[in-house]
Amino acid sequence: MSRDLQGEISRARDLLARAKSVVVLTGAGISAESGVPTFRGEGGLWKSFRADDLATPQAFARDPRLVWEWYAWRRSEVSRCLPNAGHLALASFALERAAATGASGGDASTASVTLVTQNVDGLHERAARDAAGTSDPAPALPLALHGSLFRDRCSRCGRATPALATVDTSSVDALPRCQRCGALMRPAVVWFGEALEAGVVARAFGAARTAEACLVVGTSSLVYPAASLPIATLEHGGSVVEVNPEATPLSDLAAVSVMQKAGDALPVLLSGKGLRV
Ligand code: BV8
Ligand code: ZN
Repeated sequence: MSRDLQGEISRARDLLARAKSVVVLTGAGISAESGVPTFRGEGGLWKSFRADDLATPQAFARDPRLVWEWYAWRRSEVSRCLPNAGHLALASFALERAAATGASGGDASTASVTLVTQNVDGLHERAARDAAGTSDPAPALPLALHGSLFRDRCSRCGRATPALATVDTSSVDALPRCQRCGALMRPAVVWFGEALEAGVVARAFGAARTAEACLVVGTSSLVYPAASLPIATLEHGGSVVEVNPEATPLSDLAAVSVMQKAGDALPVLLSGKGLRV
């Protein structure tokens, strides 16, 4: 490992260890090592499709079968993936901090680690349960800004249900419908042009505005309002640590930019494993 990367990692580790409250923002990059394709990188999801062809309410109104085909494919891909060392390091970090401060995972203002994700793949939730074992996983459960691939909701009345195991996308008539009002069901994710859930946003930004450090992992920092979360930490005098093998628009604002994969960097940053001091 190069000396400056080693230096960056120990600076990042010290900054996070000193921070009494940490907000974490993750993007698709943290799931890349689990085999979940990112959106904008090599072989990214948007490569084969354009975001506005699929991830908008207009696309769903225009061609609900194609949109459902894409989400059903992603659901089957992701359900074969497992949380990686990066997810697990974050989950253990959140659980250990919560145990140390006695904070409940439910109240972002007291919990010393608030995990916020843009991802809809459910891997943070699985890592929280894996890391918690028989104890309460709540402190390591993320605020999911963009919803979940594994829940459906009615496109008209909003009735939410767990994701159907299989979706018949052979024709529009075969697509799942709401048992209450008969309208088409849709994946319970936030599409472009749709508002994020106000309560989730309020808790995420409430934590960012009081955090001493914002750890940003695996995001191109291009999608808003998620990308403004670390800015909220900076604006109140906190610091940003970025983990991303590539530079992003946030890199110049970060106190430390660890240009490494999440699965390699996070176990070292958050628990000190593997760091030669
Ligand atoms: C809204 C869910 C308003 C669906 C997604 C300014 C302010 C507010 C809004 C806007 C604004 N400017 C533009 C907008 C509109 C828009 C927007 O941000 N557009 C962008 C493209 C410019 N925002 C919206 O529409 C949002 N809604 O603003 O509503 C409103 C208000 C009131 C009433 C009505 C409306 C909604 C945005 C949510 C869209 N939904 N996904 C689905 O998943 O199918 S976004 C999608 O992009 C995913 O959620 C994804 O998480 C997100 C961000 O992408 P990343 O996670 O960053 O992934 P990416 O591939 O880009 O990058 C991966 C990174 O990882 C790379 O940097 C790579 O280097 C790195 N990496 C790779 N491997 C690794 C790694 N890092 C670490 N380790 C590795 N191994
Ligand atoms: Zn309905």
